[in-house]
Amino acid sequence: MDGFTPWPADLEARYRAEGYWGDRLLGDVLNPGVLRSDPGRTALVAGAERIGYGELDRRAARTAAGFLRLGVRRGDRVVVQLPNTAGFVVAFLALARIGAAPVLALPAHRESEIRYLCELADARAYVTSAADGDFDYREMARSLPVEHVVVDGDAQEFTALADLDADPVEPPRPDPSDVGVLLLSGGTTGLPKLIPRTHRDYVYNLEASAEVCGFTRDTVYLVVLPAAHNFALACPGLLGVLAAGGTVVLAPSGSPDEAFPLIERERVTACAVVPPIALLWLDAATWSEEDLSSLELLQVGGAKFAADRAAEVPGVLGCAVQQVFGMAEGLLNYTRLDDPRELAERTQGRPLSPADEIRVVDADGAPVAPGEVGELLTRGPYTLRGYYRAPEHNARSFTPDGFYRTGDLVRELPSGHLVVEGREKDQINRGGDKISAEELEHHLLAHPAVHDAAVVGVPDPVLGERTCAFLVLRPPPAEPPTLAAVRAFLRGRGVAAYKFPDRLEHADAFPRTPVGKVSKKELAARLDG
Ligand code: OOB
Repeated sequence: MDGFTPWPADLEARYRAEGYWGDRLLGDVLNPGVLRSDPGRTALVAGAERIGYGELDRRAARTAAGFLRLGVRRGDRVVVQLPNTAGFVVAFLALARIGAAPVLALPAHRESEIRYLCELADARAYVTSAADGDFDYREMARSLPVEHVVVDGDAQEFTALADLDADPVEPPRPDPSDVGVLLLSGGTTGLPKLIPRTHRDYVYNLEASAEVCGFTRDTVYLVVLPAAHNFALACPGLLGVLAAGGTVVLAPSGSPDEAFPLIERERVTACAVVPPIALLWLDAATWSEEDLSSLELLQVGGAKFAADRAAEVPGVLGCAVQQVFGMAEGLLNYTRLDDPRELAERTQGRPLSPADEIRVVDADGAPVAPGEVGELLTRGPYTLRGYYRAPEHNARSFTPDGFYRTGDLVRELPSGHLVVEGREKDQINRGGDKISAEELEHHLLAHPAVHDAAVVGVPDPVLGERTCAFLVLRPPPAEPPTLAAVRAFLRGRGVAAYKFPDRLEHADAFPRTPVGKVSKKELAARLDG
């Protein structure tokens, strides 16, 4: 695939020789042993539907043939924007089988993001659902630059996902080194970036994760984060569970009202959440009547989980807590199931793979003294070597020897565990949702009353951070736009709602650093108190 940076030959040879990379394809992750010996075993519970391994395999094969008949081919990109439904899993496996790479958008994305993704990826098709509340995805789809729109549900003039149903054919098999999926980066620039993940690196990612998390056929895993997010998809996520032969239960959200009854009914053993959901669960568990005793493991990641709250998990929820510090770009850090409590509570885990290489460096790129805080750089068998079709950005995001600059500030303990101490990148982490300050500033600058805009994170007890937009208005001072008006403006531009500012401040001018950049530190300091 063009726009994809492969690993250099010596590392490729090493990752293959040492067994990190095999020949398994993402379309074949369903546990082969279960498929053979126990095809009736439940793979997926989605709403009222219970789908066995054999049935899921059959549906994936028939849908794959349907995609081929539609004209989707190996090497094509297909933007997929589906909520936590069986359709997501079927579409993902079907596309993987024909070697077309799904571009995984979040259900919250709107026209500005989806149009950009279709253009950047030159997508052959867009797969979506009918509507969510009063938002109609089909209406948005009408103006997108794609050949085919496939709808999971009432398709109107488009193709229904259920109608992509044809007798299975033997499709041309993708190569394990092909790009199998394109994940969205949290973003630090004006435009979102795509992360190419190959079949072999992503299969390693999910299988090694399943092993570290002790997932087996007995695992019952609840998906509450968007299935399109790396954490819920492959860390070990729903794909890791299907590879282990367990059962995946899909929930529409992490709200205790929806998740707790499912935990009780399905005897859920494991779940991945972001810290704000973990906090909600800790509160709700004290008064809820549901039986949560089946829970064995709560994975918490996406943003830093406070040590004192992590310490409450075993007592309140009756399960172990595992911190996960990961990124769609690759590197995953997990606290291990047998780590002493101190490490499980106070650190964000250690690298998944013995082949993960870690450097903690100062502003000049030199290694810091052991235990000091510095920027985390990494490379390894499942960490990207370049964003998709982004040569200029790649020149800045990687060292000459291929280490990815994470923009995260960490401290490494003698045990290899990392403690996340902050961030260098111009991004807001709003309870695990990542917002590129530059992207939001770009949208704000389009407002007719705005002369300049700067977006900063404000500490928040639940979300970790909230988003504050500072605006300098154009002279003559127009009526300053209210927060509600700014949000409505962004909605009108088709920006996902999670990126809307929570707070608005006006300034006459922005403070500058000695090199003339807007000093976000100083702006943030204005908000204290
Ligand atoms: C996960 O992936 P992304 O791509 O949405 O965001 C990655 C960034 C990291 O670079 C870091 O800044 C932050 O999110 N982050 C954490 C964290 N986990 C992620 N910061 C502090 N503590 C943590 N535990 O967020 C992601 C991907 C796979 C598994 C888990 C999370």
